[in-house]
Amino acid sequence: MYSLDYNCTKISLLQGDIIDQETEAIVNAANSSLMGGGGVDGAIHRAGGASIMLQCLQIRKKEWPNGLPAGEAVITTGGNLRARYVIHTVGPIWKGGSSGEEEKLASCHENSLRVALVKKLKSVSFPAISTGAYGYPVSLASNVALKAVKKTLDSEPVAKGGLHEIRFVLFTLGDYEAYVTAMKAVFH
Ligand code: AR6
Repeated sequence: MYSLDYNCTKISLLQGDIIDQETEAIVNAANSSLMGGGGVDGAIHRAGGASIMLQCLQIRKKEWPNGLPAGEAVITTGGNLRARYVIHTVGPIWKGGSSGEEEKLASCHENSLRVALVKKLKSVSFPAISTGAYGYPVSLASNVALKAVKKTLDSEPVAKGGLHEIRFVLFTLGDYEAYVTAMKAVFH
């Protein structure tokens, strides 16, 4: 576990499973369909149960009939999870870095935090969005993710004191170490 405080918010990094987190929300690295998949997405739907999918279907029907674009975020119940809510966001697919991947990955984090702030949530856990099936190199993605967190905490007055904890839950030791390196680079 590695953590620091920034503008009244604790930012913490830990190696573990996002399913186990007791933060008010956990973020899902979904795909545009919002209909589930592998990786974090599959694990969240399996553990959270059918109520998450029901709300995803409603969101598709009412708000995003053509699918949720990369960089956007929406919120559903957490169903049977410890977290009360799941924030679903769609990361960019890595195509070499010159197809707007960085902007989209930053938007995922900024929009997920905005959704959490609108709901007045105090704590949220992120996985390493886009770094699995979508192929974004973790050494780059970790920097983008933490810069987006810093930007949100710098720019949104509501973020000051609004969010008590932003947590990154990394599945492997290598991913955890990449995030620690990025945290030191972005915040010190
Ligand atoms: N807890 C924390 N991290 C996890 C967990 C877990 N339970 N399971 C996997 N990871 P990925 P993406 C890590 O592929 O790259 C899905 O099929 C994993 O090791 O879940 O954004 C969706 O439906 C990796 O570091 O998400 C989409 O189609 C990170 O989470 C597509 O994959 C992200 O890996 C999205 O791809």
